[in-house]
Amino acid sequence: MNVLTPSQLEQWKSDGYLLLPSFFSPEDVKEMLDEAKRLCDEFDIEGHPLTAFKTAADGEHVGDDYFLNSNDKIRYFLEPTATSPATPDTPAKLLVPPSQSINKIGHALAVLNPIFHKYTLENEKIRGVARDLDEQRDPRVLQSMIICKQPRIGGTVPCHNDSTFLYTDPPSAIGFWIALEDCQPSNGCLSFLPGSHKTARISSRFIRNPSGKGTTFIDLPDVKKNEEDWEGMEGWRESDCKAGTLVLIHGSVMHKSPPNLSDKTRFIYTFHMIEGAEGTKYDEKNWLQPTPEMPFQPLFK
Ligand SMILES: O=C(O)CCC(=O)C(=O)O
Repeated sequence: MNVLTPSQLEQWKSDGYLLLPSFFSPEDVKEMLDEAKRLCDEFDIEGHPLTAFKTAADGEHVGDDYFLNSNDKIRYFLEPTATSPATPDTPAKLLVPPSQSINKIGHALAVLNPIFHKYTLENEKIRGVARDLDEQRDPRVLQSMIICKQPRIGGTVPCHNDSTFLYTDPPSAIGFWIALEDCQPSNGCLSFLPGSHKTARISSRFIRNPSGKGTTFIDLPDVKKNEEDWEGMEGWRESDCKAGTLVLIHGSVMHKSPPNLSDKTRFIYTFHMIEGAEGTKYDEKNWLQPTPEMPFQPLFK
């Protein structure tokens, strides 16, 4: 099946990302959004370790066992500002209702949740896109998740590229990002630096800390560090999009999203693919690890 036109493929190659409006029908989007909201509503805070999804911008990257062992589970990660800080005398406590405290839910939705399974691993159009991109011979799906970007507290996603976080040698990650609601600058839509995938080297990677606790970044010994001030560069483009849009994200393209300061939610569903064919290596240093029971899932049948 040919899903992408030659001009879309050209744009993908030149920009390193591609918006495909109306990729999913309003009925498909409603089914995913209803399911995302149902998962939020059934979140039980009892016994939850209050793991927040923190990035370097929060001063520390998330990396407890609840996060590190989430490849084969459906787990809930909170907004850092949804809890009060713990003190020696008082444990951290939730400041908003549980369903509104969630930053993201992951990372095995594509496998364990029937609705998201249907729109990922069982979806002929998604398979068609992966075939048309022709970047990977044997795409493997990993890190499937809902990102909620909650009204008023949904945090910033700092400027990054995805192959730093889902590192393979050579880099091969591609993000599939699906808007379940309309996304604008006011509720935290994505922004891209078009063409940055051509110059940004993957010079560091996000790994499990060899000390055994948490996560860290390491430099890749043979890759010259990027010296560019990506954030300060001209040419960033805000990618407003309607619900139902599929956004394809090259693993090297620089992108980010601002906080959601509005009263509107910004639910999205996303998953990534890496090359599973021989010659590309995903190793045991990476923060997200497949298990024998749940390897990264092949997309092609
Ligand atoms: O949804 C967002 O705001 C950020 C998502 C993102 O950066 C990613 O999936 O790589």
